Amino acid sequence: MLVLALDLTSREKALEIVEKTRDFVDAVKVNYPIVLSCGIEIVKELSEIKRVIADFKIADIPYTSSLIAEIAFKNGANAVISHGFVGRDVLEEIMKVAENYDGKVYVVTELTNEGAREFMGQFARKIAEIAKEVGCHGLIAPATKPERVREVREVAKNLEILSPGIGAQKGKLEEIAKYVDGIIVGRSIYNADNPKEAARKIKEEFEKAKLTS
Ligand code: NUP
Repeated sequence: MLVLALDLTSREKALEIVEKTRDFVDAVKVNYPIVLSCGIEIVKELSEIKRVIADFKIADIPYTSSLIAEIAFKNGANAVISHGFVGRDVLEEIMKVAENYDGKVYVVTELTNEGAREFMGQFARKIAEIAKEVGCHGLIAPATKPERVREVREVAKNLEILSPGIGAQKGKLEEIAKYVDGIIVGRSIYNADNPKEAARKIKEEFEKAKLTS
């Protein structure tokens, strides 16, 4: 599964990239840059073309977190991404909202950046365990840290794992492909001279790496 991270701030450019890559992209991930620039309506608009994952990295008290999730699902998102370090009560509250919409909840175990080792890395395993206990659908695990992806896969055998960090952040497909169900790729696709070809190639390489690793 290839998820396109659409971190663009222009609605026209975003729709153009989705149109060009749609044959190879399974879902589109929106984050704050596009929603703060284009408004929440962009979620609805994109959801008419592809499944949308709302990467709001929810990290607030349970009540506020549930409001954020509700807004995302009400506007057509099929899934939301929550931080896991906020704890079980937040994930439980978001799950209640997701169930009303038949939506999915993905939980960040540790971010892809180096600095995340300082705090999040120490709890990534525990976060995966809690996400599983609460019944969340999946995890977001860092392609830049293959050892962590392997670890959370061991903990959460049946959860879907999506992995960002391939390409621009220097994560390598062949190191994580066998542990994950999908990859999240942004800049290597939307900044490419030929985004359609870039998406096709990344998807093909992922599928090949899954078979051979
Ligand atoms: O740990 C994470 N790292 C990460 O890059 C969790 C994320 N959700 N992301 C997101 O994935 C990031 O916010 C961006 O939207 C996308 C990666 O984009 P790129 O590095 O492929 O351009």
